[in-house]
Amino acid sequence: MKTFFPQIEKIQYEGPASANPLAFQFYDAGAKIGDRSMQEHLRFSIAYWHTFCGTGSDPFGAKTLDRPWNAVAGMPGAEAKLYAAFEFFQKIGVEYYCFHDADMAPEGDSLQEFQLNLESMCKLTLQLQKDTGVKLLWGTANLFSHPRYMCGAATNPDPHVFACAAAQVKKMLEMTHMLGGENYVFWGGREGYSTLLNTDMQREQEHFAKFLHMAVDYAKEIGFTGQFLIEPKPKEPTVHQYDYDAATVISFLKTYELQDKFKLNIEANHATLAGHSFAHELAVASMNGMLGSVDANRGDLLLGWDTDQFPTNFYDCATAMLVLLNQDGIAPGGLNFDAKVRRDSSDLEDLFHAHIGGMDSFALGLRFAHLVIEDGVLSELLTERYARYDHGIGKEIEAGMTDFSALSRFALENGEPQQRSGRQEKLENIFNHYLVKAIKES
Ligand code: XUL
Ligand code: CO
Repeated sequence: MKTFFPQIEKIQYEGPASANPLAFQFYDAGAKIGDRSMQEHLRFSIAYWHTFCGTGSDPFGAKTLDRPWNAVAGMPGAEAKLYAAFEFFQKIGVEYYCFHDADMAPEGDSLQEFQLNLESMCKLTLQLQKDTGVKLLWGTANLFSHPRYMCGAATNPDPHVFACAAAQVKKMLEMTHMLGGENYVFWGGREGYSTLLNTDMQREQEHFAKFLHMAVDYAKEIGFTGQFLIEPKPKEPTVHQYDYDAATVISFLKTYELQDKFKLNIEANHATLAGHSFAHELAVASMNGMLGSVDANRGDLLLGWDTDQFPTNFYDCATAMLVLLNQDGIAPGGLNFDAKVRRDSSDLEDLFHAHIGGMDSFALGLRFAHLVIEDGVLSELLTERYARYDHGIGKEIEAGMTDFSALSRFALENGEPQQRSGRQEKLENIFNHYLVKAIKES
């Protein structure tokens, strides 16, 4: 069989002392962190759309990434791309991938043709999964690229478009089920609006909820038991995306009685676009019992759009892994690199450097979070900070055993509360100390 990356051997762990740029410094798949291996904790996944479909084009310029698997069009090109993908998964040593229907199969001239192409591609994919042991983390339908979705999919004012979106999700649910996908993702895409002058927001949101209920019903019908996920994003492509951030999505799910059916797929760059940190969004989802999976990437704080860069910031990965470990992991979700190489990173080798950096950054974050939790330093300080709610008036507040009259009496009788430091700087220093410790122990 033709190989697409003949120059590259399987990437190995060589440790932080290694000067080999095509080796892992921190990601050692089999190394035990607590009771699980790094691979079991991190559940890395490759995003098919960026890594194999990305062309480097942007609103200012044409494509720059000339991939050998894109040399032929149509189904032969789609098959070449699939072989390239599975060669890449094995060489980088990642056991999961994610894809949209339109990433893998040519859309052709009609929905019918698209579905036939997709079925045939997914049969080949199933074979490659069996041959290699690589698995599907999640599937999704692209309900935003085709011109028919210019005014939204499930929130489109035209029910005919709503039906097309339903047809796509129905087929993609079947394919995800056939491929043993562990989750199914909805990213809002064009579900939002640009001006209230032409938008009935309430009706659109109700339609969106109906659509999600129908997806849940259909999954049940075909026996798909994977986790449903919604991926919040505040802007791009519409001005007001209905899935703005974790809090908005959770409230939407609760309003429409979907909260037991869905969890959230939190993307780092989407968090920063919403004016939140990555860790904040993870924590909001987690404290509601709804953190299901992660799109691992980063934005550029100097740019206002979704740059989808590979994660390289140790600090952010460390804070993220703290949230994940504190909720006992991310399975059946994973860490999906929804990230693309820059348009001037034009060599095939750059795809390896990009993923190596992302995997190493999260591996270090994992080691860090494990050390911090094991030593209990941060949790001790946190317990101490809220300890006055464990007895007396604090305990009564939490138990709902008091009222404004009793509290007012307490306040008037007890003078001014004692000032207690939040110790932010001390905590930040402790954080850095553990980051260095994690590097030393790698
Ligand atoms: C868009 C985005 C998507 C979703 C899947 O910003 O993140 O790629 O992850 O549709
Ligand atoms: Co994403």
